[in-house]
Amino acid sequence: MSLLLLTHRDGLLHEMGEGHPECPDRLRAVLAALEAEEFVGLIRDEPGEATYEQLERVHPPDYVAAILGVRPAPGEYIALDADTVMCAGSARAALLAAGAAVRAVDEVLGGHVQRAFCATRPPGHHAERRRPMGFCLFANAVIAARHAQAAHGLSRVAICDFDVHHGNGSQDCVWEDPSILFASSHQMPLYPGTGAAEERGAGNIFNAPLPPGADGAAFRAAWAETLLPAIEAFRPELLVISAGFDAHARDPLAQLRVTEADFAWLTTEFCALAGRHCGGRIVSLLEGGYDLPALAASAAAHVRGLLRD
Ligand code: OKP
Ligand code: ZN
Repeated sequence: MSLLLLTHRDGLLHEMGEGHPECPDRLRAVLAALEAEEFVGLIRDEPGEATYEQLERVHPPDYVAAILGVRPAPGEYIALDADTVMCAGSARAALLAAGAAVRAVDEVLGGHVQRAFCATRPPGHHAERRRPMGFCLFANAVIAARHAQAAHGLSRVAICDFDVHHGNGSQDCVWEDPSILFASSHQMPLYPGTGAAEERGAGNIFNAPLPPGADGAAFRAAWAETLLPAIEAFRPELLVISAGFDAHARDPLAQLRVTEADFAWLTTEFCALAGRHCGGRIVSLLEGGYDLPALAASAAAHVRGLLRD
C-alpha cells in the first residue's frame, strides 16, 4: 500500500516552555520509531506552508492575521491561553502542520498515493474558528477536509478523531456543515469538557464519551457500535483521521487504558471502511500523545496499519 509520510524539521522549532508536555521530543520520538526497517517503503516528503486562502476556509481572516501577528522574539514566549504558548518558531510550525494536511489531501486525491500520515505539530483539534486552545492554533483536520472539497470537488468528508481529548475545535468548525461528519471517542470528564453524545450539530456530529478507566474493549466498542456505523452510513469520499495517541494506558494526561493493539485494530477498521467508500483514501494527522515511548509505539502501530493492504 502506498503511504506518504509528511514531516518537516521546522516542526521542532515550536516549543512552549520547559516541562510542557507538547514538546519537540514528541516529534523526534515518532520519527525515530518510523526509522525502523519495516518502514523503508514509506514515501517521504516535506510539506510547504498553508496559504491564507486554505486557512481562511475554516478560520476568519482576522483570526489568521491575529495568530500570525504574534511574533515573539527569539527566546520569548507569548501565552494565548493557560496551556497554549507561541515562541519565535511557532507560526512557522503551525503553517507547516496545516500545509502538510493540505498537501496530504492533494497527494491522495491526485492519486499519487493512497494514504498519507502527517507527523506534525502543533496539533489542531482544539482550535476553534476564532480561538486558539489546548496546544492548538489552526484546525488542521478541518482545513484538510475543506481543501478536499474546495480544490478537489468532494462532497462528503469524515473526520475520525480518536485523541483522548474531545476535538471541540474541529466540532466547532463543522457544527453547521452537514457535508463534513465529525466522529470522536474521548475520555469524559476530561479537558476540554465538551463531547457529550447529545452534541449533534446539524446531525453530522457523533460523540462517544468514555469514562476514566475505560479499556481497549470499551474503546473498540465505541467505534464498532456507534462511530464506524455512523461514518459508514454517511458514505464519505475521504477519511481524515485526527490521530492522537493519548488514550494509551501510559499517557500522563488522561486515564484510559488503550494499547498499541487497539490503535492498530482501529486503523485496520478505518482502512476497510475507506476501501468500501473512499477508494481507500485516508489522510491521517498527528494530534496528541504525551508518554514518549507509548506515543512512538502507538504511532508505529498506526502507520504499520496504514501500510498494510
Ligand atoms: C491537546 B490534545 C487544564 C489542563 C489542560 C490541555 C490538554 C490539551 C491536549 N489546564 N490540558 O488533545 O492532545
Ligand atoms: Zn489529546
